[in-house]
Amino acid sequence: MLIRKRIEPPSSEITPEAEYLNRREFLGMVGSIGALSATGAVAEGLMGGFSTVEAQQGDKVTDESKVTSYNNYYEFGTDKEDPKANSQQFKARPWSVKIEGLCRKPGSMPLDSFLSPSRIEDRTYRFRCVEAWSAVIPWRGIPLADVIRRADPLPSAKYVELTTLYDPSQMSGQRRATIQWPYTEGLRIDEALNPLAFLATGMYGKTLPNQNGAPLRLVVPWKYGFKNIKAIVKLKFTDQQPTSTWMKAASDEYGFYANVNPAVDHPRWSQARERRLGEVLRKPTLMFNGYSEQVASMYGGMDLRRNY
Ligand SMILES: Nc1nc2c(c(=O)[nH]1)N[C@H]1C(S)=C(S)[C@@H](COP(=O)(O)O)O[C@H]1N2
Ligand SMILES: [Mo]
Repeated sequence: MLIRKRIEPPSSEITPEAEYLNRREFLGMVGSIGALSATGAVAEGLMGGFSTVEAQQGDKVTDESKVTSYNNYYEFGTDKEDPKANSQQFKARPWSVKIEGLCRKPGSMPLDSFLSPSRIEDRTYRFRCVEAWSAVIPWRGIPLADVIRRADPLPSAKYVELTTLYDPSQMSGQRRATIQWPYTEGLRIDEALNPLAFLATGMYGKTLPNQNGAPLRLVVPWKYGFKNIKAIVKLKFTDQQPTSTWMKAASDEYGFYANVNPAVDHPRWSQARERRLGEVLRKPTLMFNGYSEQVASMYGGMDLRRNY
C-alpha cells in the first residue's frame, strides 16, 4: 500500500460456464442469507444520500480470475501480480494455529482440529481495500466467533491479536524490510464475536489459493482490506489494543478500527468512491461497506473521524 502506481487488471478473461453457474448459485444464496444485505444498502443510501440503485447494481460476484491475480500480500512482494507469481510453492499444509494470552483454553493445534468443531459455511461479502478497489467474493470458512468462544477468553480480554506466519525461506518478501514482520492485526473482542466476522479457508467453492491467504485468513467485510490478515498462525487475547502492522508503518494513515467510511479520506486516497475489479466506472462507497445494520451498534458514541 506504500506503492502509488495503479495496475489495471487484465480485462479480457472469459469465464468458464461452470464458474458462471457457480456464481449464479452464490447470488441466490446472497438473497437467502442476506450477507450482502440489499436492505442495508437501501438504508445506507437513504441516510447517506447515495444512489441506492447504483450501489446495488454492482453487487455481482467478481470474476475469480481477478480476485486471484490482483493481490496485496507483501510477504510475496509489493506489486499486485507478485503474490500469485511468488506463492505457488508455499506450503499451506501441514499447518497449526496457536491460541495464547488471556483465555482459559490456550494451546496449539493442527488446522483440522481447529476447524472441525465448526460447520463450514459459504458467505458472499463485499471487499473494500483502502486503495479504493473492491470486489464481491464468495468465501468458505467458519465464524470467527466459534473460535473465540472455544478459546474461552477471560473477562480481562478486550482484544484479539492475529499473526501471520513468519518464514522468510518460503515468503520471499519477508527477506526485505518493506514492513515489520510478522504481519499482525487486531480486533476488539465484540468485533471478533460479530456474526459477520469470518475465518476463510476457501473461496469460489475451492480451497483458498496461496495468494489469497491459504490456509486461513480473516474476513471482516465492514473494514478495509488490510484488516483481513492472511496465513494466520496465532490468535492472542490481550487487555491492550494491539498495534497492527500498518499502524506501525504509518500511524497517521492507518488506524486500529479501519472501518470503511466514505466520509473519512485516507491521506492518499479519497474513500468516497471505489472501483470494482473488472469494472470501469467507480461507484459510491457505503458506510461500513454496506453492513451498518449488522455492525454500526458496536461503534455507538465513538467519533469515527478520530477512531479511523
Ligand atoms: N499477511 C498479510 N495479510 C494481508 C496483507 C499482507 O500484505 N500480508 N495485505 C492486506 C491487504 S492491504 C489487503 S487489501 C488484502 C488483500 O486480499 P486479497 O489479495 O485476497 O484480495 O489482504 C490483506 N491481508
Ligand atoms: Mo488493502
